[in-house]
Amino acid sequence: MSTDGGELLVRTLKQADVACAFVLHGGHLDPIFQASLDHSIRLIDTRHEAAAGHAADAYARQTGRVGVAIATAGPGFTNILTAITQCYLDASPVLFVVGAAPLRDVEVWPLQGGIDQVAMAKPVTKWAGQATRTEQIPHLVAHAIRTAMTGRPGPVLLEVPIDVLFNRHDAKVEIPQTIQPDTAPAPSQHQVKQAIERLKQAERPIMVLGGGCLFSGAAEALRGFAEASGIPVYANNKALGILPIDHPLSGYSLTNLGVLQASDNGKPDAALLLGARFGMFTQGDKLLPGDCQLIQVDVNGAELGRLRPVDLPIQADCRETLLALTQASQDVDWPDWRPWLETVHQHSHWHEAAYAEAASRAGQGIHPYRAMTEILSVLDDDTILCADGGETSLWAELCSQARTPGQYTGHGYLGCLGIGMPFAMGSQIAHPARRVVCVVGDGAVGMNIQEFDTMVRHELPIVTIVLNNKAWGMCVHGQQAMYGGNRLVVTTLGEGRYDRVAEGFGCFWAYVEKAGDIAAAVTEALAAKKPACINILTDLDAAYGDLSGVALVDQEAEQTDGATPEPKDSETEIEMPYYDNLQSD
Ligand SMILES: Cc1ncc(C[n+]2csc(CCOP(=O)(O)OP(=O)(O)O)c2C)c(N)n1
Repeated sequence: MSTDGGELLVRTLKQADVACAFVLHGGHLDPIFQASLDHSIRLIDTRHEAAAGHAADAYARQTGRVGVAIATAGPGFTNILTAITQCYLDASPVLFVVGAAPLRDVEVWPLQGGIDQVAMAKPVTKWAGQATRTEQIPHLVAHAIRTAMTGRPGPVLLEVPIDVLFNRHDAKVEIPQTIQPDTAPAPSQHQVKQAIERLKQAERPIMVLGGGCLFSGAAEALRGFAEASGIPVYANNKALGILPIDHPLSGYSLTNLGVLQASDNGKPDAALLLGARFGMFTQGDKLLPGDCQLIQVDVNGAELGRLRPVDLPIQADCRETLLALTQASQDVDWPDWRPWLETVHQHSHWHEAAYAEAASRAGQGIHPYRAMTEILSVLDDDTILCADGGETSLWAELCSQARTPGQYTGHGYLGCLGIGMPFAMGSQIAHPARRVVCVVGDGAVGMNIQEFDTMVRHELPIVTIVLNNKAWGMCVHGQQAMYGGNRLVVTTLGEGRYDRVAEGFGCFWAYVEKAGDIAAAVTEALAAKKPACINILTDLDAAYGDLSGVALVDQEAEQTDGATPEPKDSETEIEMPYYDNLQSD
């Protein structure tokens, strides 16, 4: 009996334990979809390929398994390239399968052809390749998944031209039985001993968790070592909840660590970095003091000491390292770090007091901090929170209370608006029994608003909450700070009844103008047990980081008086948003 390329591809996915794929149809791909019917691979068909890619990314983060996204030739591929890029920067293991025009027509400008997709994907994948013969497909799928899942995780791309996929192959093709190893690299005993010695000598040690802990499934091992040693734990936004926020050793976010360090109460003198890269989340090399002893654990050896020298580099899996550290801790007499832990805790709830006044003032809408606290007040401890938007995601992360790995998802290195709804979908597919809430800015929601349809068709009871300040808020605040209130350009939006758009797709909807109505609206939306959209009018004057409770500028006045603010730049230093200022030549 002969089989086509789709059957071979799907049988290999099954062998790799793949249960679902996020897809958008194209005729180039039909053999894959037909075989998925026969082999019970669940297909979640989205309304834009970027959404499929982001959902597969979230599914990988939530399950620790390879995510799979399938897009058609040409525009399907170019649409999904953003999601591929995000996976690359955030080290998320996703297999992207893309269609292509027939191999034989490569240079004749066929439909959806004429571009070198593999070359375009190469800089943002761990591996990108093309199947040129049908019988190669199982081997290539296995190779792609193994590459995505071993070492530093990351996206891989397999292009299957339509003629290769539809072709039928007569000879029996073997499906690889062992696709990836079931053990991860462990540290040497010597390194473990050294790490313990260095930590023991510290007066103010901390652990910093990153995505490496998420993908290695390190939660239990981390708790074991934290409790054995008594060392406080911080996490970047990918690793929040690996140690529950209410665990006695949790310092929670790197924002809290920053606040602690800005105080005069002591800075860490030793840090065990676990799968946490230096970069955006650590203010480059600046988050930790220069004299802080660094023990860095990463499965990718190239990461060790990349931005600043490391005292003890350990190339190993985070979970394996934590298990080894716990094992070796049994006979260790760890110092009593309780006073240091108290200092850590003193700086972990700063925002509740800091924003209390600002959040209660009457503005031209609800303060986003108040909105977030009202939303969280009615969510159960298990609810997954997926954030998206400029300042919206910052407010959401600040207020989040993650108790399990992946319970909070937010922006990664790409800072890509539009991920919230797809991340919520991937999370809901991964955890069907849990509730999923997406909090999204009114700018960001427009990027994937069509996914309300996907949520309805696939019965995903996600509650999407739009914090609607009628603007690209972060951009408005940036322009106000740099150029004054009369220089807003391309940063304002309209009234936007996003709730009514959702209604059009069949969702529950609510429109909220008063803070006191938020909790009831969220409760009702959750009770509706179907996709929902709540549109909350928030105050554009409430800028993230503005603790005064006073508007940054009087928008109305400055818009009309036409005064141009004094340039803030000195002769030598030029102000730039997001990054360190520019030193002029
Ligand atoms: C895909 C993409 N396009 C543009 C940007 C630039 N950007 C960063 S924040 C932001 C504003 C976001 O506005 P909104 O989603 O309404 O959230 P708010 O800041 O108002 O909370 C923009 C446009 C981006 N990061 N990603």
